[in-house]
Amino acid sequence: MRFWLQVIAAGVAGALTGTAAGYAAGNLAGQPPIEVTVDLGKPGQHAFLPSSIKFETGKLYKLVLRNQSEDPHYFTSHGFSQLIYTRKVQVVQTRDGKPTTLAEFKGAIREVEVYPGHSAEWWFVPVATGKVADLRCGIVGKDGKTHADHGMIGEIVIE
Ligand SMILES: [Cu+2]
Repeated sequence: MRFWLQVIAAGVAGALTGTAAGYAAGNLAGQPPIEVTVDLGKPGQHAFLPSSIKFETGKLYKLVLRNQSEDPHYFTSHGFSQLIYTRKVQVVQTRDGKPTTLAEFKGAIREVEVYPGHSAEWWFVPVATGKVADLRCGIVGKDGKTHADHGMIGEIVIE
């Protein structure tokens, strides 16, 4: 009987450790983020550059999704969204030489669309390891095919 109680207690402790990941992510708020930039397309090419992206658990990242092409693009990955704790997604604009935050979005985010000539920042902490290959842009072009059909796909590895 005592043995089983200990097993249950260990299970509860494990569950509590699991929730602690959320707190750990929150406590990273004051730390400077690791900045990673991914280009969403470039003129004449629908692609993620780079198309293979790597992150590590427990670190705060600022993923800059930059669109320097002439089309809007999505950064969509359901698998990625399941492996991270999103702190915020924000839109920053340079005004009088100073970066000014225009908006912040909080909560679980699964995809971000960035319009031509602009960028968005996805601040997050990876909380689980994994490899997902569902990064894609689902925008349909004039030819009836998605940008993903044209090669705008990618993979994300979290170590
Ligand atoms: Cu696209």
